[in-house]
Amino acid sequence: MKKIVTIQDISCFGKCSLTVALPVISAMGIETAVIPTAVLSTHTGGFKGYTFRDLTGDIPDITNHWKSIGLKFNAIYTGYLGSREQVQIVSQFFEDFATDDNFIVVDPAMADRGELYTGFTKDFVEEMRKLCCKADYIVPNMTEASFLLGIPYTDDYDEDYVKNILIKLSELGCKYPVITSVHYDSLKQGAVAYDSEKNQFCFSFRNHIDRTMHGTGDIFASVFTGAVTLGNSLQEALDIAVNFTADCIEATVPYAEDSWYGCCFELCLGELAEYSKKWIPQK
Ligand code: PXL
Repeated sequence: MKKIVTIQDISCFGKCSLTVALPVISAMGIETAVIPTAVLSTHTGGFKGYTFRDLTGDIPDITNHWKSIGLKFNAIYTGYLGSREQVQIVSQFFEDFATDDNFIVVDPAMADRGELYTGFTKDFVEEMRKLCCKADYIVPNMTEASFLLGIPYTDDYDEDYVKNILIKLSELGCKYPVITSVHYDSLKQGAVAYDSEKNQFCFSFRNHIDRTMHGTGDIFASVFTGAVTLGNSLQEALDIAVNFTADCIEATVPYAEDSWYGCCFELCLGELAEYSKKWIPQK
């Protein structure tokens, strides 16, 4: 079986990071190893009084054990990371586990709608920029892309602006930058990617639903990583991730009031499992 290791926090309630990545990637028929970087009682996006237990100190021990038993992964995928030190340790994990045969996806989950998430600083952004340089794929939203490039955020942009941002992101050192949650108008929303080796852009859009839903970036990043792991091209992976994320958003609309803290992706996992079957290598 294909194997992905994902490194991010576990928010015990709230549907994001590992509580999204584990079920979503598993539903695609891919074995999912995890390194939990912190345990929070909830995510930080709207809950008050959440707990936060930092697990940074455990990561080197987990890594050393895994090295001693010779584990190998088809992909390494990182999400929300809690501190600069944690980013540095994850960077070391890349040195230990990246090979010519696997690839790295970094989701620089740290900001949205023009602002850094609670607890993040400019220093963290600098460290995250260095981690992005080591990735094959990065999947920031427009806010995160702007922070990574050190430019002001705007939500009034056009196709040329997005393409220029993608080129600048690739100049940081990442081969295939992807920008998520792109919308040029109020009708369509999707993602745009740049293959810097072929100098080609690709994009995928679906009808725009004018609601912000927590955790959609994690859903996108998980499905995208799974789709590339299963051998899909950049364009195919983009289509799969945009469509699955849009399906989850649409499925959430009837429940949106009760489910303000997360997306009802569970309702779409059966279908994801069904259509992933055709890419799963058969024995
Ligand atoms: O969805 C990204 C995310 C992951 N983990 C935690 C978060 C957030 C976004 O707010 O708070 C703990």
